[in-house]
Amino acid sequence: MKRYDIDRERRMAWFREARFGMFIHWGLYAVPGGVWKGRDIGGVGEWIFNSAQLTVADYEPLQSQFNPVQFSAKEWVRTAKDAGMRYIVITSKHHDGFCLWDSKLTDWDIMGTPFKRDILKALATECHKQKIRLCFYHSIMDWHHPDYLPRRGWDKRPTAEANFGRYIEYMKGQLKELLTNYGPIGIAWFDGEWEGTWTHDKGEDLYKFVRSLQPSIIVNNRVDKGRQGMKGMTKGDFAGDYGTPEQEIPANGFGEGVDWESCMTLNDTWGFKTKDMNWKSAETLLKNLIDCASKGGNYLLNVGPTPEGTFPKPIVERLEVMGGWLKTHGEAIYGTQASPFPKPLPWGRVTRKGNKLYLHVFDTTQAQIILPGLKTKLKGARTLMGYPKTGAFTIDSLGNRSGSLTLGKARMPIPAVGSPEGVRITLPEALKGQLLPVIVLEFDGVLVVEPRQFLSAPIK
Ligand code: FHN
Repeated sequence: MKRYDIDRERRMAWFREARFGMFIHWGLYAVPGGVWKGRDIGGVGEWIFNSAQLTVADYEPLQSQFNPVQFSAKEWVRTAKDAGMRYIVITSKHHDGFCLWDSKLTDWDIMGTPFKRDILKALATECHKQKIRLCFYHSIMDWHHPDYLPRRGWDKRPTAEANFGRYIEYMKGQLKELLTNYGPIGIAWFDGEWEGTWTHDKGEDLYKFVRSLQPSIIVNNRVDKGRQGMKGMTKGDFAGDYGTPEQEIPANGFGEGVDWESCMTLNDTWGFKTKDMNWKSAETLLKNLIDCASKGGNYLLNVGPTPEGTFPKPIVERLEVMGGWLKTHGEAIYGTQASPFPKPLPWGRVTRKGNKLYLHVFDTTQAQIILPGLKTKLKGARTLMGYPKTGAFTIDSLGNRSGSLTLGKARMPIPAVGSPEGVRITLPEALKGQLLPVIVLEFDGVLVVEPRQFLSAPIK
């Protein structure tokens, strides 16, 4: 995957700057919301076709029930932007084959629903207006299309006439629509490449095809066959511009020039499920974002909208907390590079920008934290947030603060000294209980870290 090309460096620049994106899994599967004929169907919501072993005839009636009258592209994009997200990846077509845009190549699309409005067109317009990059998820696997093979075991549609080559022409035709009619697209986010009918040659060919339509587009590694399961990174010479860990964050980064993006659910499903309330806390989500950035990767956080076209309230609440934190601490995330330390540190994570280090303190109960092996002369240390001026506050499990605490503009200088072990930083009382405070260290010259045995520290 890693042939160094100047063109790739240019194409990846915005992605490396962005660090934080919104994943949107939306489609007909939102209608049953994980329940089929009164029966709770296990697994992720967007797989109900498969998990409930439905036939095409069982599933097709959902098209006439999909009418998201509360859908507002403006509000969706606004919510992503206010959360501090810089790009949106939406499922143009998931494994059920249903298309969220007006495709001239099938009736199995949004124009065949009572809603009859092109969702992707509305999002493209709003993303352009609000300067958020729009990206398209597109499934190679298609449980609906008669030419896609293999069939599901219980799908008794005859295969004699099925022609996989014709399916690929159909998919290319649709990608031509998506990459011609919706303006510049940031990423072609492929998925469903794991079945035997999809091959390395087809992957290489599709990569070239997509880049021929939009030369500046970024294509994830699921266009080809090199991905190592949920770990998501590609081993060997396969097409794709970056790795895609899923529901996990790598223990360590992969070094400079190796791009990756960890995609994750906010609860336990990608597509909407009425009963899945297992929401991660805002603090956990922020720690995941910081963890990814500290290892040189991006965080793609998923939203599964309702069939009415809204974001569930617990999601909006958590995104607001993340946006609030990024308003103060964004410089410690956007455009930063991976920590210079070979492993995560016990008290938190580190990101870097030029001769600055950003210390993300996960555990504020410590009196002191240490940066082992750091030899470069320190110019100064201060917090990113302002002095707490008046009032006090408490944080609940959501990361919501009650009570009022006004922060001054001036940033707090922090006592930090060089020592044989490295740089020692004394944590001021005022940081105790703060939501993931950040300390900025500025150095005189190039950062030099002496390699030392680092105890890797899992996220608490
Ligand atoms: O099967 C899909 C799943 O539905 C979801 O889209 C995730 C998101 O990355 N990808 C596949 C599972 O690996």
